[in-house]
Amino acid sequence: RRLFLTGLGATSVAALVPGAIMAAAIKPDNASALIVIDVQNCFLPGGSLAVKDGDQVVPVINRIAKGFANVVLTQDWHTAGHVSFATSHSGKKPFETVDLPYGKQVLWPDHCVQGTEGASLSKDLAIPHAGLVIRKGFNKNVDSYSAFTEADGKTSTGLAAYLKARKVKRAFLAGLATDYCVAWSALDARKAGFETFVIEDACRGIDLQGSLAKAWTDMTKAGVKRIQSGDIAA
Ligand code: VGL
Ligand code: ZN
Repeated sequence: RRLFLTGLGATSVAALVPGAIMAAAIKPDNASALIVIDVQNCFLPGGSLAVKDGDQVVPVINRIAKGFANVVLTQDWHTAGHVSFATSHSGKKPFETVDLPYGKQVLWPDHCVQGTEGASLSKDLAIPHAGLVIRKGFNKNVDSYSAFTEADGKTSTGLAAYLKARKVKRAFLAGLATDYCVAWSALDARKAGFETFVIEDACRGIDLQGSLAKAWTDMTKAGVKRIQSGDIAA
């Protein structure tokens, strides 16, 4: 039996093995864009808001990025004293929340302050062909987890218009953190009409009080497709 299968590709095996479900590989085309969210020193081990195993996304992202003609990188880019920092609210500690005019805001340790080493993209990111770096969260009184729309729900970063101008129809998301900036960006990509994929093993989450499971539930409900880097054709 083993000899019999030798030389057959995955598709043939799927045809022969009852119950085996193998998704066809997804091939990025000129209408596909990879959006790499916030792979910045603050979110990597040793950073002020380190995401567990955050550095492990870097080689995965470098590998898949080679297959994309369109790549966008994002940077969380806060003003000093930003409203999302716990240090900006007396008596508040990181990971507590506060009610702001646009809704509930999680308070974070100071991170990704404009022009600092912590705000720099990882030096191990190797995507020289990235066409755009978009910065977000620079409005002192409004956070922006999403690469598309600030937390007020209406101020655009311009990313959707950029992608549409470049005839992009499919958005593939990777980076940090799955349950905050990646999830909010994926939900907004859907709202803007893009077919949207989150590449799970190219992301890591923060997972505050069930936030990671909730993010996947919300994304799935919105029609975001959950894929693995191995599902993307080389
Ligand atoms: C992020 C918390 C605060 C993220 C940014 O990149 O997911 N999370 N700022
Ligand atoms: Zn931030």
